[in-house]
Amino acid sequence: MINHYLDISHEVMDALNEGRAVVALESTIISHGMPYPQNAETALRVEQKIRAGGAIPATIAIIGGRLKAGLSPKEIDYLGEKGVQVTKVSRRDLPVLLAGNRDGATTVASTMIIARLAGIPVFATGGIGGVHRGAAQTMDISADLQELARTNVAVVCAGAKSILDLKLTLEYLETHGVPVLGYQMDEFPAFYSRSSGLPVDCRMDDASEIAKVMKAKWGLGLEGGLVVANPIPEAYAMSEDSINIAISRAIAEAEAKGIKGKSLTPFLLAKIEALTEGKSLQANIQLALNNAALAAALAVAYAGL
Ligand code: PSU
Ligand code: MN
Repeated sequence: MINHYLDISHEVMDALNEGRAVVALESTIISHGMPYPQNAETALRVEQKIRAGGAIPATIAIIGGRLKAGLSPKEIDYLGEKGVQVTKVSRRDLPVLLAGNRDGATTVASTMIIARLAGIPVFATGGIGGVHRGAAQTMDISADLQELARTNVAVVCAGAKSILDLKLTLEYLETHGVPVLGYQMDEFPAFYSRSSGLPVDCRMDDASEIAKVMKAKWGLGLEGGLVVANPIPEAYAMSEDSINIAISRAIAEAEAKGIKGKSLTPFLLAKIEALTEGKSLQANIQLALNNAALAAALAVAYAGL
């Protein structure tokens, strides 16, 4: 019996029942990560990319207090158009949203929870949350990391933005036993750029190798997720200098304005996009598509084991 609060679309349900590949997708990237209409358009292109890779997309969100695995194009457009008016939902927010019959855009953490409830082991996103710079004082550590420590879903991402302290983010993942696998890459990618100077735990050159690691982890009874770090395609990578200048300015402005808590990440993302005159948006779209393709291949490989 599927969870009482969860609605799985027919298409996703059929695929799961038949043991076919499904890829979960988040919705904070839609409502809070990009402007309208590019957000809704990108979400639909990501879904197409997953289909082209032989898997079924299951975009995840909360609508009217129901957990949804598999959205219609109309629902995706609704989340895109409402944008930041849709509440950003992490683990702690789920109960309040359900009790109040509200709409919510799910982060990596809450998407993992819902994917797990639905029985979807592979999830594609843009970038994960992590340990913020200055966390020694602020204690701002994304709930995404805790979720990776406890919930059995593999998350395909382009690493994490250097709005975060990437070194501490990797330390945290190590402490909590989360494998960080680099796809055809020895370094942890920094979202807009392919390298961060920090090594991944292990490089994996094809999706079937990664699927075997997932199987071994969960087969051993080790709870928690995996990070599959997939660098942005070379052609769309941004120069580290230009992006670092934008990041430093965005962080300084957030500090000056006293922006904290769950508003910080969306503020920094929007600021960087404005400062790079939309170049970062193009990079963001391309890496999301690239992650969707790898996640589809991974879901197909895992379903075939
Ligand atoms: N990083 C990005 N793009 C995003 C996010 C993070 O490069 O869209 C979103 C994801 O939904 C992620 C969330 O789960 O922000 C993390 O927010 P916080 O740092 O408040 O935990
Ligand atoms: Mn935070």
